[in-house]
Amino acid sequence: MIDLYFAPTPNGHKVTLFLEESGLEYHLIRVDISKGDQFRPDFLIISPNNKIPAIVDHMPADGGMPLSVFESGAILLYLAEKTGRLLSGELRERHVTLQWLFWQVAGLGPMLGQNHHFNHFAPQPVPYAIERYQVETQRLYQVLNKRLERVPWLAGEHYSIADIAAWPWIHSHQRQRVNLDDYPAVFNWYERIRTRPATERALQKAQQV
Ligand SMILES: N[C@@H](CCC(=O)N[C@@H](CS)C(=O)NCC(=O)O)C(=O)O
Repeated sequence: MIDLYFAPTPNGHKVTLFLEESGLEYHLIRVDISKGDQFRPDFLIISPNNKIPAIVDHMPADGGMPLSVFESGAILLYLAEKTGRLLSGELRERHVTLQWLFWQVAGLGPMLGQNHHFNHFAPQPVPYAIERYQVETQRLYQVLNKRLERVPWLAGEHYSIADIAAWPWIHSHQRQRVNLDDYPAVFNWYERIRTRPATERALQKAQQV
């Protein structure tokens, strides 16, 4: 059984998407980040950077004590290795997957997050920041579009943890002031993932918390 410390945000959805795809049993624990639950001492032991998602695996492969993991990219990698799902064991495909996973956690997520912040949460408008993150957002969508013009999935031929990491951020495209009509290959990929039964279940679970 996996405990998933969760809030219904893009980084949270990555892990429910994986768990629903893999069929691993899990228990959702809501962390209300709007009320400061992420700073509670018991949560900080699991997630010292005070952010969701985080997991505790009560049955790790080594048979030892429960194992906790924070950072969504590390969680996806851990779960992929635990289950043998959604990350190829073949050298080249595995490393293409990991490149796109790292691209997401180091670039797409943080930049779209800043876009979101300056468009919706900044206490006063900061035109330079709005412009900077909008331009960077469009550039990243263009990179994604070019990749998906060539191959059906980020890793190439197979759906993987790289797609799972990127999709929840694209799911918020309207909040980033992005029109998916401008990125046809991204739109096609987005719809193929949106209509997967596991994605539908993951989003329903998120609504329940
Ligand atoms: N790099 C982290 C980012 C996680 C993150 O930004 N989580 C947000 C919600 S999407 C959060 O918990 N924010 C609470 C806070 O910053 O206090 C990851 O990929 O897991």
